[in-house]
Amino acid sequence: MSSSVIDFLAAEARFGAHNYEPVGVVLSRGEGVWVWDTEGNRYLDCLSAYSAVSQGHCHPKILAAMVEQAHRLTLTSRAFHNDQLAPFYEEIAALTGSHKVLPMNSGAEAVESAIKSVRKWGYEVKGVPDGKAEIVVCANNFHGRTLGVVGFSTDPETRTHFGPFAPGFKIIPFGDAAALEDAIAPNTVAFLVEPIQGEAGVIIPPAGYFTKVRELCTANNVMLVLDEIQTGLGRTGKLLAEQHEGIEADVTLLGKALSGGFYPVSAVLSNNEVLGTLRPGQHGSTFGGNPLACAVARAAMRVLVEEGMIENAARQGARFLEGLKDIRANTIREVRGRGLMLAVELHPEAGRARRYCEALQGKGILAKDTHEHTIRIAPPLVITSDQVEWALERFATTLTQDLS
Ligand code: IF1
Repeated sequence: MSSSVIDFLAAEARFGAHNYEPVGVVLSRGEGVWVWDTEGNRYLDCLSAYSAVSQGHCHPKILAAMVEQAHRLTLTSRAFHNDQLAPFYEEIAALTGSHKVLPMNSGAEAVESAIKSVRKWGYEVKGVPDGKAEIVVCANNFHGRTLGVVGFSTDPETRTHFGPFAPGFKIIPFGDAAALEDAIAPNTVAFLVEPIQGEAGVIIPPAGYFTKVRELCTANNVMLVLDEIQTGLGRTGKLLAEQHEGIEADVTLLGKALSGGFYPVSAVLSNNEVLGTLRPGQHGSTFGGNPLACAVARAAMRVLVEEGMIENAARQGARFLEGLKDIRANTIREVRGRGLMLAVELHPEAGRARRYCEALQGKGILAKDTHEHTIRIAPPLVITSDQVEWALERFATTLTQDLS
């Protein structure tokens, strides 16, 4: 590591809250699937800022929209209308087939907003007694870092010493429709779930799970809230991961790639009366729905569709998965994935996944470990066939090493 890199790390360590443990690379430039560090080394980005940079780094059309809008108008607050909000609503509704849209900023804010909305719907439409609304969630969920959200996390690291937490959540195993059936009670207003659990290690539920979940929610007048903040907008090879089972959520949460990584933009989408229960003054955000965010999101959605990124994610993801499965290495326990949301789970004896990520870094690939033994792979959706083959060669040589 050069002295300048050490200076960056030292300054971060001196002033920053130590809530991350990043890989020792300092990035200064990005273009498409590539990022460069301060020394000029190039890496294939196999994390895409946790799937936010799906359209590729610094996509020229999103950049142009952002710069153009930044020259005109950036923030009005929702006290006034702005001329980007209506077209943003129209375009996101047309893309996703939703009826109502609530614009927010971070993913966690979208989750919080959905929780508030389904509770309000529960009291005002379903007729749940005030203060009694229950929301069912899954073990090993990841929905963000706010107090409300970490309160129903099952990961000790994310919740320990942050309490007391809000009541009203019931936790069931992921992928188990019978457990949902048992958990639903008269005061249940919603089931909040990720289509594929990301942080848990790219956990794909059994086929038919979401069909059954949809049936149970409909039968019991429970709102199905799908957190597609990571899986949505093409990541899994379809616009929304729900399409893999041909179901429709009542409430869908988007974030991350909604801006192509330029800016925090999230949204709550609903297909029914849930968002309709919010009246003026009951919810909001200074930055939510601002003209810069809307202009960026409009461009981010447009290039996703116009440049065929969703189809590319399906095609390249299938090849990437097949290529990873073909690697014959004692280190590998399981390879999982859908579209370009992939993971390699190592045998515990193979050593920590972080060691393999460091070895990949030396070969020009940035990937991220999760939960000790899993390497997460999520490149931008613009990755080409040649780049997938280039990456697979490096994964093969790295995973056949013993780094325990
Ligand atoms: C961090 C993981 C990814 C999410 C889902 C809501 C949010 C996220 C399904 C909140 C955020 C992130 C945040 C990031 C780590 C990360 C992550 F490793 F934890 F699982 F992506 F894989 N719902 N996911 O995945 O969105 O408020 O962050 O905009 O460092 O905490 P946010």
